[in-house]
Amino acid sequence: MPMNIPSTSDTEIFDVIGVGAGFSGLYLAHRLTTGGWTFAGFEAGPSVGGTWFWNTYPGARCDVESIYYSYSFDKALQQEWTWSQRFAPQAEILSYINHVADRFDLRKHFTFNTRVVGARWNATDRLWKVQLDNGETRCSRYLVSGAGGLSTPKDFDVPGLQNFEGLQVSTSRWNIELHELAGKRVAVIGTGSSGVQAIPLIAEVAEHVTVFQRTPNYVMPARNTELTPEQVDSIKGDYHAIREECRHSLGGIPDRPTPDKAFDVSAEERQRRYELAYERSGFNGVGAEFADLLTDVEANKTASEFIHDKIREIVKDPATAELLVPKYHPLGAKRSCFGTDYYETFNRPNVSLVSLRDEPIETTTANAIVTSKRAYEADIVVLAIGFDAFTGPLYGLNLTGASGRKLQDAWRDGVRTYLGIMAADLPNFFMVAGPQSPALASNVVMTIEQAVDWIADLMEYARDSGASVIEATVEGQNDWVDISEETVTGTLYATTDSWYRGSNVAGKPNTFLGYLGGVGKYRRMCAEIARRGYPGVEIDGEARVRHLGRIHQEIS
Ligand code: N01
Repeated sequence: MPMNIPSTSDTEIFDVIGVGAGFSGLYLAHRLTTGGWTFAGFEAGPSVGGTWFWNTYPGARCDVESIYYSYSFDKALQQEWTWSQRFAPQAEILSYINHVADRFDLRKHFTFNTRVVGARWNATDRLWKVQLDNGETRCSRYLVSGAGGLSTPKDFDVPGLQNFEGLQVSTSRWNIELHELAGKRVAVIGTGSSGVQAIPLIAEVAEHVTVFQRTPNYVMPARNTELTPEQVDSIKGDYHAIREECRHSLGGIPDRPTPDKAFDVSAEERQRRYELAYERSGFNGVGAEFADLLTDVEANKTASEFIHDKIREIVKDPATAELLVPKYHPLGAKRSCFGTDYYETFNRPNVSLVSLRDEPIETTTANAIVTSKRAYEADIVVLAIGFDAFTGPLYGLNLTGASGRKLQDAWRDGVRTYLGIMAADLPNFFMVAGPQSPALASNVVMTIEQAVDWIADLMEYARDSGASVIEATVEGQNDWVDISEETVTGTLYATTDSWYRGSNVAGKPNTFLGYLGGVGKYRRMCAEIARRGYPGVEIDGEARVRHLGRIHQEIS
């Protein structure tokens, strides 16, 4: 077929342009280039790593165990890499990602320090024309976002922050050394996973730390430990089976079956089991001890109150303890945090807590944060205020679809995807671990590998059938929106405000950004869709019969 070469500063047409060189982008580059596709990746940062490149704040580490939170696609890779701890720190995860990039010679596929700032589908040429922040354009047949779900920091919406003359640093763009906080008065705003990890370490060096807390969250002890050589040997000896279990699990880590409900057992038995779960910690800890903790408010209260009591035991000042007790949402309905010495930190004489529910921030001056009650002087403000999750990174690509409409306009009333991987009106565009995929509630590396493999398989399917344009149909997308919403309906997530629902960003539509049917079921669904010839997808203008809802029921 004759093809017009669009005007571009570089006339080479790539098969695929990939966005980002984090866990998604690197595996994408590996899988597609070994499959014979030409690939050009663009990464805004100076090197590989994505989330683990940017989030270098003190205490940053993953709260999914590293033996699971790592690639499974290459047996030799998982045998040669040895994790030192149960939950690897940021620096070790970044070393691992660098090792993967070198081992598979992936850096050559990427241009660094270069951000994709726009992309438009050209229906005539069947190409994406991609705009880079250096003013250049590139063209490709496919465009795949590996831009991540938690990579766009939320706007600094703290009143008057522009007046502050001291140092401001954000956890998601941390660019100072911890020792620079020594002897300083530090204000930390935000007590989600990032704040919870950073606060204890900042408190060890700062003269004083004032923690500004809006919503107290549930923080359970991470119980990080060194991995012993015996543990490492045992994992490596069994890695194939471990990965298989993760692939067919609920959250991408081995399931811990919980057939009984909270009120099936006596109060004493519940307490005993919560104590054991609290010792175990992690995502299979207290919040997963009974089957109905995320669907029944009363059941959830038994677990929530168990944590409330732990907080009251740990924190010596009763007034501070009460402020730290999470009373505004059920345990787990908003992302739980796993910390080290978090509550203990509030027993230090150099740490104080300000509840923004009782005294909201009114403004910030040159040297203080001013609440409705008083001014809190600070030399440094640390912002741990979170991300514009999932849609932030996608809207940053400024995608214009076949109809000429921007993605942010198409999703004005809420996210609409097909499997969290494709979207109607965006031909030949894929999202790795996008909204309405299991990414939000899973070991994301496992979700990334599965999505990349599915995307690559679909591209190969089209190539083998001589087709060049793949697009989700509106009907297929509608089906998936219904299915993903069904997985949330009736859970406590449906009624709790959090970044899971977009409620942390002003004006963002309140729709759940994940699929809660589980990693295993999602994998089976995706495989079944492929087996049936991709229902809900149009390939070169031919729409495949859909009925995704029925398939989802059948594969239960
Ligand atoms: O962000 P968050 P995060 N004024 O949105 C508060 C992953 N992660 O970076 O709850 C005052 O959770 C906000 O208050 P509220 C993980 O998936 C993983 O900590 O909105 N306060 C909240 O306390 C996690 O869930 C790891 O009322 C403001 C905090 O800031 C996700 O990333 C580590 C405010 C933001 O919490 C995000 O975590 C780190 C304002 N204007 C992150 N705006 C691990 O694996 C926001 N807040 C361990």
